[in-house]
Amino acid sequence: MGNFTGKTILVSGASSGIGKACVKNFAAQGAKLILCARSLEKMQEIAEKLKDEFGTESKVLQVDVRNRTEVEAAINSLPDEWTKIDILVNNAGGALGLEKLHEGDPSDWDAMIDTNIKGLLYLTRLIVPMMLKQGLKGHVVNIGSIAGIAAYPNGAVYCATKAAVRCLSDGLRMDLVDKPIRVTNIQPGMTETNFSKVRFHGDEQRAAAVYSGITPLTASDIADIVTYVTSAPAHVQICEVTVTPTNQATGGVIYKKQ
Ligand code: 8X3
Repeated sequence: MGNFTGKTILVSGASSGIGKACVKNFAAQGAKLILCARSLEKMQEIAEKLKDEFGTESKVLQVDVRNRTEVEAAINSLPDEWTKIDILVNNAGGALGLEKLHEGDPSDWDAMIDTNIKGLLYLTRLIVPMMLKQGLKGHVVNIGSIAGIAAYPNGAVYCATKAAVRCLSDGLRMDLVDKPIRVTNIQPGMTETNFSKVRFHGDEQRAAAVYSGITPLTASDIADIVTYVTSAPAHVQICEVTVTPTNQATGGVIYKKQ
């Protein structure tokens, strides 16, 4: 019996990084999982592993959260026994590009705004009403970023999308204040996943340089926090968690050993 036995948890961006680590933690503690991501193959592989390791029941939804029609179709296709979603982890997201706003690539902006903001909205809009209808003690966990607290140079659009995640989390918490649903915004600093590789469009050297000289957070550090906030007693709402590597103070203040 784990902390999450009998619970159904949907994680977006479940095929890698923080999402994948969350799925593993929840599975180890007895949850049923709905994995949501673009890569069917990666999710199927994860689902099989979880079944072997923990006997986890999971459902895989191949979805690009940027596409509202796809998101609606996927959630509406869930069989009844999968619609009692206790926890939604809005993790899908990322950064694309690190350059001055006036030199940035508008297609990078579209992808970040559509995934980090609109994808989170689409899933939340569908799943919170399902929680309410079924009288669940639900929980929405958004993966924000310290980038949402203050902008840093060359990151304006990414930072703006994560500031939006902070405001959406705060607003949703207010809108649900008379309901048994908790809302948490987790704001990690430097976390070594494929985040920088994606940000630099596949440039592995540039990505590796981001984490040199510092011990960054790992996906599993963040997943442990997600597990912690979601397993607090139902009357305890952890609104926000800001977490950085010990040698990072803000998005822009970082100490690196030479
Ligand atoms: C990722 C954290 O500090 O690289 O969202 O912007 S940071």
